[in-house]
Amino acid sequence: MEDLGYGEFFEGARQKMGLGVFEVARVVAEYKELYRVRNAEGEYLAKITGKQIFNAVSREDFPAVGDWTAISKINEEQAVIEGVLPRKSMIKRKAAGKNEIQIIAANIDAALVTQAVDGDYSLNRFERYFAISRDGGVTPAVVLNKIDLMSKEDLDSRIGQIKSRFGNIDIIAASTVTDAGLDGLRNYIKAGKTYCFLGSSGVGKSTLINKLIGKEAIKTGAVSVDTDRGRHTTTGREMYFLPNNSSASLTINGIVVDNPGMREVGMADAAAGVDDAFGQIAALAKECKYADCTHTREPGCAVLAAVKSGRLGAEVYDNYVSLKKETGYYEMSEFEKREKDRQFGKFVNFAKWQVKKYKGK
Ligand SMILES: Nc1nc2c(ncn2[C@@H]2O[C@H](COP(=O)(O)OP(=O)(O)OP(=O)(O)O)[C@@H](O)[C@H]2O)c(=O)[nH]1
Ligand SMILES: [Mg+2]
Ligand SMILES: [Zn+2]
Repeated sequence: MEDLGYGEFFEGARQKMGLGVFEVARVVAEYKELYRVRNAEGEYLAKITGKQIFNAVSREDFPAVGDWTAISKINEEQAVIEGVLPRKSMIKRKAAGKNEIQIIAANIDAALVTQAVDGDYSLNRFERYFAISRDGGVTPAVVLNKIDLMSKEDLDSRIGQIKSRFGNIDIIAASTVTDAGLDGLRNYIKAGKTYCFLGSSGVGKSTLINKLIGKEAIKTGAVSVDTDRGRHTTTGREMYFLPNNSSASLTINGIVVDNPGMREVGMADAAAGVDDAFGQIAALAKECKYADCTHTREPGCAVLAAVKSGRLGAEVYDNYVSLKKETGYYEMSEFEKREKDRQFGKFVNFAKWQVKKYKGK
């Protein structure tokens, strides 16, 4: 259980809360109203009790990835979450467009704030992620990814800028293409500790985790045009256990949390192409095979076909997917989606307005 991050802090709380009769398990993934929990014995799909739902005052009263819970097993595959143990730390954000708190992960030892050196890199974004990490009691570190796309001199100057702005922060420069920095990242991650990757969509969080695990555990953003499927952008939060290849006694060599990257709107770089995206895609969508096509992986999707043929720019498409993700669209029920589709038009107008405002400055 220490492998999984359990310790005195949680055990003390469990006894105090009178949950000693139950087993404990850690939340490793979160689905709609369902959780996957894991302990030394195995993994279970778990539900929370009606009483907990009834008593919940805010989102923070529900389990989140990384939480330690008291469970009672129903069978070898299912369990009920009887209570959530107090959190040592927590990373949360305000959900875009909603007046609601979203817990990204709980009981995190360090945040790996990731940016790719190409594209819309910004020091201010680091600052925002550092803020949400420190607010929740989590130490941030910097991961600069995709350094294969940058010269050594430019990289050194980036690192210099980060140091002069943020002082004594750990910086790991990595590339999943050349494998540069991956040993450094592995060494940074310690057994029994939990790390959460944070960063915009497409910076390579899932690809880095695959490298750490040593296999393709997560589908990543690379568009596989041959099979006509869309981007495998991460849509859920999930915890991954790094295998220990050395002879140490622990079998797990640290834990990492992957989560869907957000694309901030309101910044000129991020919102470029919003104007285009919605109109072009709405026109193409009329030819999709399915009326409720999300244009991410469905067969017969006219939008994906247009990306493949080059008729629709890959950037325009990426922007569209990012914006939909930002609104939480892919995690919604059908009813919520229909409702959101109506609101989405409004959201896009708002984004356009922000771009105009920004450009006007
Ligand atoms: N050149 C280069 N490309 C990379 C590197 N790491 C990842 N990529 C590519 O970047 C794209 C996005 O990678 P993902 O790992 O899916 O990004 P992510 O941060 O998980 O994105 P979301 O799941 O949408 O939040 C993929 O096409 C990767 O192949 C790298 O070090 N160098
Ligand atoms: Mg991902
Ligand atoms: Zn489609």
